Amino acid sequence: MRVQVAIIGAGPSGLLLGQLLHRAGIEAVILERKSGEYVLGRIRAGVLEQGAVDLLDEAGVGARMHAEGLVHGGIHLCFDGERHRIDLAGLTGGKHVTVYGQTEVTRDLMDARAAAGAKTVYEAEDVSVHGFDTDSPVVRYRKDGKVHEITCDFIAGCDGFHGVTRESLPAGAVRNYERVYPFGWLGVLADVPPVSDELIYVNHPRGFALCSMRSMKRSRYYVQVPLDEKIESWPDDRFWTELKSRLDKQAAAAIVTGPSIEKSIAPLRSFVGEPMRFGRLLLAGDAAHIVPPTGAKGLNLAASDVRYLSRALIDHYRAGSMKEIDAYSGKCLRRVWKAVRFSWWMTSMMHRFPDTGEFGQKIQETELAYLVGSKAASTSLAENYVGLPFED
Ligand code: FAS
Ligand code: PHB
Repeated sequence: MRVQVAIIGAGPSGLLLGQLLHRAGIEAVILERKSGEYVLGRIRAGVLEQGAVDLLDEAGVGARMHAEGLVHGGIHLCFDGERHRIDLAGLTGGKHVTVYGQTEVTRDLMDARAAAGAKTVYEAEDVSVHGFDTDSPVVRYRKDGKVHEITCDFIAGCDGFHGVTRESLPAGAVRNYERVYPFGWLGVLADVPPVSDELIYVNHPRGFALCSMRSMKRSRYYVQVPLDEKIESWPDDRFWTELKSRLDKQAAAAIVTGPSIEKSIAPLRSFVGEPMRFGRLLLAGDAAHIVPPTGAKGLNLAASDVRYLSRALIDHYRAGSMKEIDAYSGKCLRRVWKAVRFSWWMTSMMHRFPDTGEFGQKIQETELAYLVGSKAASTSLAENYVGLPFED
């Protein structure tokens, strides 16, 4: 089989890239090691920057997002039992975020790809990538016991943090930057109305908590837990009691609890692998970088990379140029590092670290007091949270 672009991974990065390339008349195949149902079953991100919303519109998959997504103009920070609203729209000249779950984004992209008749191979086993330092790279995979080979012009590594593409690079080709945090997030999804119509980020002596949502009937809550926590130790009652203990009095009294429909513990890390391009192999999304979810940047960075990558590939096929392909990694990384910084800063400010000490605790409390008391500081948070501008 021969295609112009072979995409590894059918998460948001791979599916969004495939959709944008298809609309530009560029033929791509997507290879995904899991089933479509498995991919949809992963509960992850919930907040879209305007840039991601615009890109989904450009991909022709924005209808349900606009019909069902919740447009938010602010978030709340809660500490010392008090809630403080950060007026995102007022501080950024009217910019908003849209609450629309990654599961729904993925479903919309899957439906669009199926409707277009574009090829996705699910449950593709033993995917391997070859010759990306030549003009005609090759991808191999096994399906139903048979080995298949795809020749292509480019390989897009959209296979996430545990994927095969970054692992296939020659030793020493990637510079890795990483910070692993000494805690995780225990997340619960429940069909109960959210406690607030905007997100609440909590810094409490017992640890961080986040009140989010997927709709006005489905809530998403998180509490910070030690890294060695086991999900089996967290029956629903224990989760709700712990969450309430971290909320302000009004929220604790108002929260509606109910049976969890999904419950999982996610580790937190910051990771960036540089560069993001190796000859004819280009990495996008979690395959190249990971951020702690505190800043709601993971999915949005994936969209940011795909925005640059789709434009570079379309430019190549339309103008016969490699200029944008050559510029891809630098453009992505300049925006990636700003989101990595913001996510690290939000995580450092909102979580309790075992080794903070009394001085560190006072600095964290002062950082929060300064943030909510200074228009300049709040504006800095707001402009990062709604999404920084793109380079063109
Ligand atoms: P993904 O990991 O989503 O997709 C990669 C795909 O490649 C997967 O479907 C995988 O099965 C496939 N794949 C892997 N190896 C392969 C191989 N060898 N062959 C073929 N296919 C292969 N972000 C937020 O903004 N907010 C959150 O709350 C949040 N929570 C998260 C919780 C968890 C547990 C994780 C892991 C991430 C979370 N994220 C969150 C970040 C997340 O949303 C990612 O940013 C987003 O999924 C990135 O999308 P992709 O780059 O497509 O990577
Ligand atoms: C979510 O709704 O899953 C969510 C929202 C904001 C975050 C992280 C996760 O910062």
